[in-house]
Amino acid sequence: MTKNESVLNWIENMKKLVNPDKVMWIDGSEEQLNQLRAEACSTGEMIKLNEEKLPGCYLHRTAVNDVARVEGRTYICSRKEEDAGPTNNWMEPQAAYKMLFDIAKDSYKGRTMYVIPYSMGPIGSPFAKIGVELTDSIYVVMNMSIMTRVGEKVWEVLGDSNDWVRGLHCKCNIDEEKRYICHFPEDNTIISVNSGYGGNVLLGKKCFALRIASYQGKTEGWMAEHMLILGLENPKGEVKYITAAFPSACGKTNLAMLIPPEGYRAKGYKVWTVGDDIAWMRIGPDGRLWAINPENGFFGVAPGTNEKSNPNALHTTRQGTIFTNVVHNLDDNTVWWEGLDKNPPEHAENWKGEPWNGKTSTEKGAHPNSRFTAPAKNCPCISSEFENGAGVPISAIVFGGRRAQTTPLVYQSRDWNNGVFVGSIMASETTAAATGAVGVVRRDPMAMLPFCGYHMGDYFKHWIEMGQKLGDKAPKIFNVNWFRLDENGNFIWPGFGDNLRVLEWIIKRCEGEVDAQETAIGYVPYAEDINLEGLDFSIDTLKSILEVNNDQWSKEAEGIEEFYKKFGDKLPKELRDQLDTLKANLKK
Ligand code: GTP
Ligand code: SPV
Ligand code: MN
Repeated sequence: MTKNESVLNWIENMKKLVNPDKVMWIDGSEEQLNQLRAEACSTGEMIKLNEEKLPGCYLHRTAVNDVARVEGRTYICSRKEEDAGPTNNWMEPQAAYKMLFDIAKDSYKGRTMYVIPYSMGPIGSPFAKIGVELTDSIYVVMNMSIMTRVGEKVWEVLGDSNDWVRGLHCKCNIDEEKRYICHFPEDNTIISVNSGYGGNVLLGKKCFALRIASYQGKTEGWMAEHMLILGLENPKGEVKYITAAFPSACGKTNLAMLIPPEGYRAKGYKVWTVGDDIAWMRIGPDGRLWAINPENGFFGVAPGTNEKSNPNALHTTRQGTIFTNVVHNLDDNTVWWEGLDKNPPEHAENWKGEPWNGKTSTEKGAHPNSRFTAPAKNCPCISSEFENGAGVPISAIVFGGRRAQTTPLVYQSRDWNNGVFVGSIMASETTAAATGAVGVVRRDPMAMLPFCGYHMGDYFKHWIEMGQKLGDKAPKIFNVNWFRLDENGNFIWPGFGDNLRVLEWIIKRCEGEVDAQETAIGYVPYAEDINLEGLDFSIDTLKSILEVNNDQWSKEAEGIEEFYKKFGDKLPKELRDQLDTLKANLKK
């Protein structure tokens, strides 16, 4: 426990508000966690899975109306509305506190308040930041214990400092109409009510490590990004690090854990996972950009994860993992999801807990946004630098999204500012990771649309300024698109492990080892420079997905023009100039 007065006072105030029966301080011990696991199993909140096949694993089902992030009910409560900007919902802080406190009042009655001290980033790392989450959910305690570094050590490092993020989570009645995820960046505070779903309630993740941290990064001169971090090792044993920002459910976990195609493996290429969702990046003493993964586990999309697409992720989930909203196989008390294998269980329950037969049912068994929460240490390809508090030096930043057309397989920006432009115009088809329509193209700058804790125009400016500070040590910036479709709606590029072929080109560009062709949007590979060895894929098909179609891009430019209008005079002049250059290039 702690003697920190700012902590004790705040907990005391929250206790008076929510009125729990008991308070339990989470100390990070296995003993305490086991006690909570047993309790959760006795109430049905968790189901213990087959100890032989899935040791230490549990199944949890959320409420049927509570299966994804709720962007429409997520608020940035800065004092001035302008500081939240045009892409965030805003509420005046005092009004928000009042509304939330009315909802939270007495909501822990008959329940236990769990106090979770956690560190985002290796404890004691100069990058790391501390948070305290109060919750009335054992599921949250168990997930936070996997996703973050929890326990007594955190209090020691915090000492009597007031620099920590307050998080209050109240399940209440899981009432959709009263569900709010509110952030108070100026108060280092997050309040989440009426949800039990991951991204809404594991407050260290999107709420702190992106929304609050992006604001802190802007103020303190660093960056919090929705990015994976991977190390690519070449046959000489040299490792180059890449970060990549893709919107939710667009392939970060898969790329971070990529297994190289056979030919590459034989030569000695390896991919090491540092992170799969969030990167905190600072300029290091050597002037380069260094990144850590603030998380300690993976909250990954289950459907589609299999022995072929992502064996590393699958192996990571074989022990100590919590599965949420997947199929429960009643024959052997294991789990299943669409795309795991071609053998769905017949005697099973779907994600809602209803009887389900995988052979005859026409309905999906697992929710499309069903997830696994797995410890990073389980991952067969976890990087040796994962616990390194100094982070890893970044050679390339990659943006990407789900685009059926228009965006080529890969291109490189002309320079940093052009790269910021490339990130700012990212667009992607929406997925099941958030509630709302799926498959609609929307602009999602840097994959941060739902996660930027302040005005997106100021965020763009922060990116431009980071580039000025980095100068010629700045990482090179690229854009990829694994999701081009043919006329029958099939993915053209094989993706997954074969994405390494594109990463290889990216690293070669960073090292100045390969030429490229200049197009209206930036540098595109010569098809001959992407290695297709061992792949049944013709160079003409490759050319077709590398093509930059100026008519399509002219339409794109109109869409960007329209999108940029939102930001008014907060749009950095550098980006306005970039758009003018794009338009001029397209007319050439
Ligand atoms: P969040 O955890 O929501 O941030 O998602 P993520 O970006 O980590 O996405 P993830 O890697 O879990 O992939 C989401 C979906 O995209 C899964 O259904 C994958 O099978 C699919 N996917 C990932 N990589 C590729 C690829 O290279 N090609 C194709 N066609 N699909 C892919
Ligand atoms: C995402 O939606 O980008 C996720 C899952 O990584 S959640 O934690 O729900 O945000
Ligand atoms: Mn994510």
